[in-house]
Amino acid sequence: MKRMRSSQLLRRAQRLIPGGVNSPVRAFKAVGGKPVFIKRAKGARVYDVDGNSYIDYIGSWGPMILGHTHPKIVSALKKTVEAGTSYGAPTEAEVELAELVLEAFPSMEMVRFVNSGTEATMSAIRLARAHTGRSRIIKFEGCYHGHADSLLVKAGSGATTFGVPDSPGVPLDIAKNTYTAVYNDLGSVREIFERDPEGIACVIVEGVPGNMGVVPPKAGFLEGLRVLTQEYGALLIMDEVMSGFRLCYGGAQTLYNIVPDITCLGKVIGGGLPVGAFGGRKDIMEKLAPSGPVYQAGTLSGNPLAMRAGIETLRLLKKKGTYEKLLNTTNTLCDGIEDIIKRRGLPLRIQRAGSMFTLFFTPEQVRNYQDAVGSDLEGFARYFGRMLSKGILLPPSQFEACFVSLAHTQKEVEETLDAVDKSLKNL
Ligand code: KE4
Repeated sequence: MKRMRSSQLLRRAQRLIPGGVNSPVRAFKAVGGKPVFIKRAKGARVYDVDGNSYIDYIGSWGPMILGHTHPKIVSALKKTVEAGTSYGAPTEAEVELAELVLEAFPSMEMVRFVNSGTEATMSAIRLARAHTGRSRIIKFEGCYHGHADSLLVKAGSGATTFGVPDSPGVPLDIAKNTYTAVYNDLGSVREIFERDPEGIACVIVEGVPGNMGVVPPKAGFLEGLRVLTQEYGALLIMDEVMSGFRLCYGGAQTLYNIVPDITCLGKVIGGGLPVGAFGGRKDIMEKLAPSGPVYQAGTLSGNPLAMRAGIETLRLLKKKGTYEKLLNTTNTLCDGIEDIIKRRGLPLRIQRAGSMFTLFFTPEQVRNYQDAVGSDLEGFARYFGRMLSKGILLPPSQFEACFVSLAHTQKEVEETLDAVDKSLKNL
């Protein structure tokens, strides 16, 4: 595959934009080689600037659940843009999308729209701290909630000690308010609460983690978090930025029957335009300005285009049979890959949740971040490169999720399985 134009564009971009990209994972650092620059997309495929076509499993990291350029989304946006792009004033579309979101997430009595998942989780944590009057938070190793300072923190010498920055520029004074527990290990959470019974404002957890690869919650884990947070007077924040509408019409909380205090959303609810949202119990949300003292704001929050794309996306997802189709495609693909792994006797493992999945380069079950980092990252990088050359665009990191869309058909599944089989041969 020729990729001259992508290489030229990368050189030009690197002189102007750090790493030549506007989000680090796009730089292909974890898999080597150079990123492809995309020119256009349609359905289940993207086309790079050299004219190469790829079956797309990045799906803009989750939003493109309908597939790219869905005709209803395109026509709705064309119509909306003719009425203007942003007013900085309330609009009906924000009310419409709020109604759809609250209907899909009964645990949310009120919602506030923002422009990214990072803004959603950052604001949710501020709200939890204000509501409880406490400063410290618990997150999980391997879970990613965006790049707010409080969340770029890793475990100190031990999970129950204060956090340390996971990036330069995050002050120790901020990091020390974040504890990091072990995902799927309730004991590691209880230990922290027992050490700090009155100081924890919230526990934040991904609905189903996709940021260490897909790692489903063990039976009882999420329920246990709900019990522990209630026992110690902390809020439970479920970050469904990725899992929202990916597993069912709702979130992991719908599937696992959990009622969090605050939920964060993003990606799918903007249909590919910049969006985020956080919402929850009325008594908590009403503390937000202007109804309450907790400040949070945004120039483009509730942007008319993003709202319209979100409304039309959710309306289409509500249609009968949608999730059966999406999950059937995902399971056919994953079952096919499992057959290849078995037939070839390969030390690999697929983990899936709804319409997202990860092929881990380890034969062991991946229950937490330490398991995930035990994967053969070089093997994954070689696999990634072979798949790319066969016209399959995977997320360029072992610690990400592949996303299936409603535009992926049996044809794409067969083409993908053929590429997987050939790419895993003599890897
Ligand atoms: P954004 O700020 O990127 O919109 O959302 C942050 C975020 C919050 N919570 C969860 C569960 C997320 O998965 C994300 C962002 N996901 C990554 C994919 N691993 C976005 C890709 C990127 O960083 O470019």
